[in-house]
Amino acid sequence: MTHVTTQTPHRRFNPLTGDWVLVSPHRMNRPWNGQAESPEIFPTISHAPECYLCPGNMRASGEQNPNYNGPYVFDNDFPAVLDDASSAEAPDNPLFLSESARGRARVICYSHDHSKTLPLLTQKEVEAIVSTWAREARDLQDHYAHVQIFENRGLMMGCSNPHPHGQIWATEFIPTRVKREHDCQADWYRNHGSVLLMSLAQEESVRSVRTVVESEYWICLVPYWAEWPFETLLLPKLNVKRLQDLPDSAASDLASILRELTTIYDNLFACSFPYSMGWHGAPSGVDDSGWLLHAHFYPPLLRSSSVRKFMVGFEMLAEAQRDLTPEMAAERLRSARGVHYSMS
Ligand code: H2U
Ligand code: ZN
Repeated sequence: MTHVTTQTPHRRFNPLTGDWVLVSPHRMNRPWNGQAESPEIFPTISHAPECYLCPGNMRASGEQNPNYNGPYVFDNDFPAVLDDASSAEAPDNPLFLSESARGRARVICYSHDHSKTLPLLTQKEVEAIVSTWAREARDLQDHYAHVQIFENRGLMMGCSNPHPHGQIWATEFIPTRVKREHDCQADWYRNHGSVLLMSLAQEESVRSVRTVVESEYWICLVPYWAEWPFETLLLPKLNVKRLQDLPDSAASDLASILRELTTIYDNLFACSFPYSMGWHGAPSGVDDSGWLLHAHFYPPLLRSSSVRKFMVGFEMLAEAQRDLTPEMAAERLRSARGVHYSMS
């Protein structure tokens, strides 16, 4: 039983984290009188005088951005991790453990143009973002165990500025969620002799019910175990462990699938679609045989540009839960494919 068509409550297992998710499809039509968010809107000007990321403008640190063109990366002026090697206090009680957390935080502006989110950039411009990600990942991974590349898009996700940008946090430690994915992929490799996410990409490509878009080198799908309503997982079809290891052809194909996916997201509710997305590549200093590079997209929206999913109550205290099945979500996303709604 694969629970693809069932309307009764069931749980699904996430082999990448070891978590379960409760799926309650029969609950889809319940009424909503709760909070409505303001829909995300696109900025319309190419250069904003008050924007701290626009070319030539002053940042909060007092430093001036150069007149850059294309992606621009700089060290975060308010970094969450620092490179100084001060060590943590020695534990005097196992109840209060801590350890040092050395690292480096950077900000990546996707474009000089304040108004151009990912789906509105050209193929060449997105290729430049992909190669910047790969270069940063390679350079930083020489010094740190894990390089977390991510983007918070939209006010709803806590993004501080509409200028298209992402962040890069490189850490000497392997963060909790990445370590869990590492352990699960390593266990799978030991137990099945295959790369978990490569097997998934192959199987999902054949089944196609959860596929959102697929290209020569990539497949984007709503995972069988997705927690967020329109969560997706972007997988290469090659056995590539890190962004910096992508062959040129797969990197340019990635730019094109990213444009397609982010256009689908914007089209779904005709808004600048908020999400947190990020890349997971194999950390350094571990046996990476079971690893596959991948990106997660976690969008908060549920029903419209103004109604979001809240991860509260049962989710906070017990287990993630969803109403819309991943198969229905994939179908909705597939039907939003095509030209960006703002241009049609
Ligand atoms: P978010 O909008 O995704 O939070 O990212 C903005 C980042 O930019 C944030 O981490 C940094 C913030 O610390 N920043 C600077 O480095 N310089 C500035 O002048 C303002 C914001
Ligand atoms: Zn700007």
